[in-house]
Order: sequence, then C-alpha cells, then structure tokens
Amino acid sequence: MARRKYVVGNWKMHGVSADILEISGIASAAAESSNVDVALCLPATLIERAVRSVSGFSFGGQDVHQEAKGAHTGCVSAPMLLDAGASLTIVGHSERRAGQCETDQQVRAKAESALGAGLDVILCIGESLEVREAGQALSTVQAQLDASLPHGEGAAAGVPAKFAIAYEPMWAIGTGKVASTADIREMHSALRERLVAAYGDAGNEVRILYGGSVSASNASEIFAVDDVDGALVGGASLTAEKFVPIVIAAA
Ligand code: G2H
Repeated sequence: MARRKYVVGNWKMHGVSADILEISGIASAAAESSNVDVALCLPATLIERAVRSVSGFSFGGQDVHQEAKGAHTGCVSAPMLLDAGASLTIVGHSERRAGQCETDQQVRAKAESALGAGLDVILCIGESLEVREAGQALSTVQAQLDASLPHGEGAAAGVPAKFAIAYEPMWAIGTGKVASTADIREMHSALRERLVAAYGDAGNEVRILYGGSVSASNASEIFAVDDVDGALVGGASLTAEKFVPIVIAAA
C-alpha cells in the first residue's frame, strides 16, 4: 500500500505576522516536492493572515474544541478554524494532554467534531519516559489509540483520507532525543494492526507520522522505517532553512 508522505510543522506557541515571510519560503519549497503533502499548524491568531498571504498551501490549527460554539472561554471550534481558512487540525498533542489535562475521551470527541466539520485531523499519541522504562510503551500507546480513535459519522467521513496518527514519545519532544528506528518500527507496526482492527482495510491507508525532535539530520533514517508515513515537526519547522530539508528527505 503506497501512502503519500506527509510532513507537518507544528509551530506550537510561536509565530506572529512578521513570520509570514518564513511561511512563504516554506510553502514555495514545498510546492517543488509534489510527491509530499506538506502543512503548517499555526497559532490560531496567525492562520487567517497566512491563508491570505500564501496561496496553494495547507494550514491547520493545533487544537479544537469538541463543540461547534458555546460558553468556552478561550477555545476555538472546528467551524472557526474552517472560517479562518484552515484545512486541518492537530488533536491530542501530549502538551495539551499534560498541560490541559485532556483525556482520551475528549481527544476522541475533538477528532470526531473536526472530521464532521470537514477538517483533516492529526491525532497524537505517545508514552512518557516512565512508561517506556517500565516496558509498557506498546500496551499504553495501543490503549491510548483505541480510546482516542474517532468513530461514528465524523470518522466515517474522514477515514482514511482525512485522518492521520502522530506517534510522539513524550520524552523525545523538544529534547533532541529520538526513538531508535527499531522502537519506531515496532510501535508503528503495532499501531497499523490496531488501525486495521478498527477500520478494516481502510486502516492501511491511514498515515502514521513520527514526531519528537525530527530534524534534517535524522529525517531520512526515520522516513525509511516501515509504516513511517511522514513526520510532525516542532522546533525544526519554524524556519524554512530547517524545515525544507526535512520535506526534501520525504520526497
Ligand atoms: C513533538 C514535535 C512536534 P519537536 O511535539 O509536534 O515537536 O519536533 O520540537 O520535538
């Protein structure tokens, strides 16, 4: 099953309008790698500005509320992201699971809401260092996937074309530590089995990204691993100089 590589930048809480030139540089370079899907998940405040300034490129949010509207101070809904011009969103990033105490059930509801509204979704999962060292990484992440996976109408509309998983070991995020290729292969293979169990043959089409300190120096090796369909990139996506070589490595 040939799946197109997918390389997505997660700008986290970085980026103001002065960074549009950087975004423009990334988009121009991405246009030359026609066999790779490339997107940037920006702060919500920057999405509309980026969409207006840079055409022909995919922008996304980094989180979405499960409700379309309501009394949820500070939150952004899927229809709001769409209205700003976004075409995708991340849900369930470990920084939100840890920092905002998001549960698997909330993450699943967010994924279903986003897919139902028409956004593509990147659903993040990953284990802590403590869990990895206890030898429970596989069982923990599989259980997290099972509990977070979207079901229902939204999922039916979105799987597999509009849905991707990002496996991000928490201890590798922003630390410069990267999981070994053997560990990545083992985890992605186990996740593929789970996706097929959940969605049947369509589970083979869902892209599984790796995330956690991906850089120009390790991207080629990671992309060569079976069942690695791309990357969710944080720090190294903030400049064209660092991000474009990762896109090229996927091409
Ligand atoms: C993991 C990743 C992007 P970084 O969070 O989602 O960030 O590449 O900085 O580890």
